[in-house]
Amino acid sequence: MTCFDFTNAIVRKPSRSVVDGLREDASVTPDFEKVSAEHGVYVSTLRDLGLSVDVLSALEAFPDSVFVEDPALVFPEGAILLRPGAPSRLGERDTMRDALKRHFAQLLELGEDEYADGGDILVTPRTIFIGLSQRTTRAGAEALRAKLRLLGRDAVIAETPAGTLHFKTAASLLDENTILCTPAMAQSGVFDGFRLVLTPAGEEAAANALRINDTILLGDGFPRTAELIRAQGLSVKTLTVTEIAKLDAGLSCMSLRW
Ligand code: CIR
Repeated sequence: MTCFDFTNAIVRKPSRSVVDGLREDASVTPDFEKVSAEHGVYVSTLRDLGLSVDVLSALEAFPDSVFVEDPALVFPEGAILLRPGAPSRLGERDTMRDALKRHFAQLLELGEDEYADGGDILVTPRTIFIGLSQRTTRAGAEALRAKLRLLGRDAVIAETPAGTLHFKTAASLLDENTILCTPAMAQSGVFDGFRLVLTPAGEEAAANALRINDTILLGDGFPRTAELIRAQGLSVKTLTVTEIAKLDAGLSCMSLRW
């Protein structure tokens, strides 16, 4: 069992309100039908890769609720309900509780003023990286590290490069020893000891890849990154995430996996 051998996932359908989701560049607006189409292909890809997928219903009150990775963190042995750092997303944690209880006997929760987004948490075989960001506070990261200890897992607190929404916007795990990341992330030294594959100039957005079992899911439009990953002997499947990307999101954001 490694940290990319998965049998289950939770996803949530996008709501029509997804067009009002948070984004850095307010001049771009995603199209609901296109987001739905991208999401549909993502879900069927997870199923094709052998996962049993629990599809939660859309929540109009929460435009960003399709990004289920942020309000929770899951492992085969238990789940942690996080506390999303964006005010408009805070209520998403309560909407996840029932789904998590259905799947996990052990459910831990971050407390008041302990903010952490799942997008800032990178699970590797050596340790779990918790990136400080605009969404994940030092208090949240420390509280999360303590909860992870209760699950028998070690974590380190790291910095997210300036201007990057989430830690995993800029890094993902390719295999037990290899991380795909942006040059800015590599420069921080956080992944010293890992083999690194750097995103080529202009393909930084490819860094939010997602390994599911033996396949690396990668956004399309990143041919040089795809080539570099294939050169590691790994199998790549590309998915269109053009509309999702307008909401500063990528492949990992749309599921919880265990
Ligand atoms: C947000 O700003 O919260 C959403 N528009 C995007 C969330 C992306 N989630 C992730 O990277 N885990």
